[in-house]
Amino acid sequence: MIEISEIKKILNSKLTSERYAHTLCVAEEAAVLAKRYGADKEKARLAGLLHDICKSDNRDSLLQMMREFGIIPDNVEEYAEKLWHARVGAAFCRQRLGIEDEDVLSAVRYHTTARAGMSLLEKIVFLADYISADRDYEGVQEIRTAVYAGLDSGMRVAAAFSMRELIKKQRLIHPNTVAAYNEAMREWVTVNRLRSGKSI
Ligand code: DGI
Ligand code: FE
Ligand code: FE
Repeated sequence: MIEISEIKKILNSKLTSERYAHTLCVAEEAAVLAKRYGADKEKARLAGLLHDICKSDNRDSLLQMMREFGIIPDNVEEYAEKLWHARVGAAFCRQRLGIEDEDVLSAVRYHTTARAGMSLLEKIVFLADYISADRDYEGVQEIRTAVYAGLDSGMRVAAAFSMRELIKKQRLIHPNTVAAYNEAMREWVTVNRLRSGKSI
C-alpha cells in the first residue's frame, strides 16, 4: 500500500498550490463527515486527498491518459471537459498509485457528477468537495447546513444546486447528475406526499 506521505508528495507535484490546499481541506472535511455519519475516517481522508489528483493536468495529458487507461468519453463527456478529471483520476489512482480499494476509487470517479445508488463514502466525498473550508461561493452556507442536518438533505440540496448552476451556465447535464438529483428528490417527494395525506 502506498504511504500517505508519498501520496501527498505526488499531489504536491501534480497540483497547483491552490488545488493542493483545496485537496487537504476536502480530505479534512471528508474525515469529519465520516465520523459524523459512521464511515471509515481513514478511507474518507484518503479518497478526499485523491479526488482531484488529475484536476491540474492539461487537456492533452488528460486525453493521453484516457487513451492509455482505455477510457472512452461518453456523449456528454465529449462536450464537458470538466468531467474528465474524475474518471481519469480514478484510473490514475488504480494504475499509477496501485490503489485497489474499489470504494475509494469510485468515490474519486463519481465526485463530480455523483450518481444514483452512491455508497456512504461516495456521498461523503461528493459533499465534502462542496462544503470544504476553502469553499466560499454564494450558497455554500445553505449547503453546509443541509449536509450537517443529514446526508440525505445534503444530497438533495447539493444535487439541486448543481442542476441549477449547470442550466444557468448552459452546460450539458450528465445522466449520472440527473440520476443523483432524481434519487435525492424521489424520497423527498414521497415524504411530502405522506405528510400531506396524498396517495400519489
Ligand atoms: O474539481 P472541483 O472544482 O473541486 O469540483 P467538481 O469536480 O465537483 O466540479 C468540476 C466542474 O464540473 C464544475 O464546474 C461543475 C462541473 N460539473 C459537475 N457536474 C456536471 C458538470 N459539468 C457538466 N457539463 N455536466 C455535469 O453534469
Ligand atoms: Fe473535482
Ligand atoms: Fe474538488
